[in-house]
Amino acid sequence: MGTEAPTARVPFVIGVAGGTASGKTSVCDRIIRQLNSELTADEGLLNMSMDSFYRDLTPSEQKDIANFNFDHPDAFAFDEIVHTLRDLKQGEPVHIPIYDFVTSSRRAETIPVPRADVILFDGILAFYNPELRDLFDMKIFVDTDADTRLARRVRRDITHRGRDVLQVLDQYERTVKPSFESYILPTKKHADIIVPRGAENEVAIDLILQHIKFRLAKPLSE
Ligand code: UZR
Repeated sequence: MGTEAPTARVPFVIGVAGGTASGKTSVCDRIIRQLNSELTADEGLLNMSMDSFYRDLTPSEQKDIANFNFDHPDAFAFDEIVHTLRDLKQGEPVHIPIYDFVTSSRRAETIPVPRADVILFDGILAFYNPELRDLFDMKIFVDTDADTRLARRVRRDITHRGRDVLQVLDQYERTVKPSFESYILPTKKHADIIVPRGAENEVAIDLILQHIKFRLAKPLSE
């Protein structure tokens, strides 16, 4: 009847995968910045990171944290990610955990998140789990050279994540690089779009934006 609320649009969910420091966050930031100016006031945009969903370590893993592999699929709470994204796709508000990279643990508080029309989800292993993969309407793999990624990683971990250069290089050789080759790189084949060089690739970002706008312009019934 005329008093019924209009049906809300099913959110358009974009997955962004790629190796550590490949520029996933920068690609998302550029998409968000350019899309923000195009959306109407009641259309919401949400940017979330798989990094928020690192699972809590067991006491024995905490004790031996130097040897814990944070680049392995077992480090993430995939069930929780799938539930959270499913709820968001159904237009439900959710709570997102807050992960502290300095202590490698979750904070007690969470972030309440309202429903959104466009959701960007980025993470090294965003395309690893088939259930999660199926929730994405568009899959982007950011493909940046390994030396560029290592240089960025060293800078970022020292500046923002409380590490020193030897720790970063040691971790890179022991877990980051082998896991990239075993678990992350093989997921590239699931991507719809592969973006070389990351956020500096303006043509790729432009094409991605055109597709998102095209999808948002479709009538709700499609
Ligand atoms: P991005 N990571 C940490 O260094 N500490 C943690 O407590 C949790 C994760 C690192 C992780 C991975 N690897 O390479 C990176 N290690 O965060 C993923 N070692 O984050 O996609 O932002 O690079």
